[in-house]
Amino acid sequence: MSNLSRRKLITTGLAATAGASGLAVAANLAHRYGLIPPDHGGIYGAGETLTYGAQRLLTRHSLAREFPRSQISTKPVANGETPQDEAFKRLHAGGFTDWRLAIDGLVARPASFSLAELKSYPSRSQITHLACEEGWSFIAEWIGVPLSHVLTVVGILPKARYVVYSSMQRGWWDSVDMADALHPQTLLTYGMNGGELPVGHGGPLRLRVPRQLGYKNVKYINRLTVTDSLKGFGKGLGSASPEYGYAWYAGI
Ligand SMILES: Nc1nc2c(c(=O)[nH]1)N[C@H]1C(S)=C(S)[C@@H](COP(=O)(O)O)O[C@H]1N2
Ligand SMILES: [Mo]
Repeated sequence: MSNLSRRKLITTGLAATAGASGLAVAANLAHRYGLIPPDHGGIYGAGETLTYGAQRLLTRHSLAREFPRSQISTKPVANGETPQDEAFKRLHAGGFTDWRLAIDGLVARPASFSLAELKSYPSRSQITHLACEEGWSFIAEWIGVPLSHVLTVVGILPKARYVVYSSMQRGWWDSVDMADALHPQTLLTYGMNGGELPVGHGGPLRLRVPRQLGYKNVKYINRLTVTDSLKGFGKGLGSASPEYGYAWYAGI
């Protein structure tokens, strides 16, 4: 499909979704409000833009469902391997006291934070569902500091559009737009079910974005980069996942 006809398809869908009339209006809206995801040219093409654009228009401020304590899963699944490299093992053996979260990019005050510093900020706890794209899921209590709080501490610059988060585990990095980055349920999570976040579930720190599928909830993160463009990261698709055929936007 040519770029032109794909763009037409996208904007037609958005016009229907937004209830706006006419392609020109929809095209303007899509660009002005940033409704085109970084992987729009990927294998899902127009469908990706429709999902992302529609969600952003309709559910920008919606909250993920929170559950009562009685619904917490007794046997949460810790998926995949923990990092096997020496650097991670050393940090783990030292109780992560030497671990730091670095924040750079479009921020007024680039900084790095120890776990103790992150824990000194106002914490939030939520009982939400983590759903893997493969079909299994569990409910857990997640404890952490809202990403929005830490972004306020470092001071995001007006041009900021995305927050890229990278893992100590090779191959895992992802990004969210500012709507998800500043969302009240998006947490830098260091606790789970009343205790420390187990290493199997991403300790010492994982990003919890409960309105998106499990794979967006990257474990072992140690770097955040605030940016206005995702072009310079990996293959420019906003995440490692679209490089393997998974959508950048995995809203649920
Ligand atoms: N660093 C890292 N993050 C990751 C993964 C992983 O293997 N490594 N798996 C992802 C996938 S596919 C899912 S479904 C969830 C699983 O979270 P859990 O291990 O807490 O069940 O973590 C996501 N984050
Ligand atoms: Mo997953």
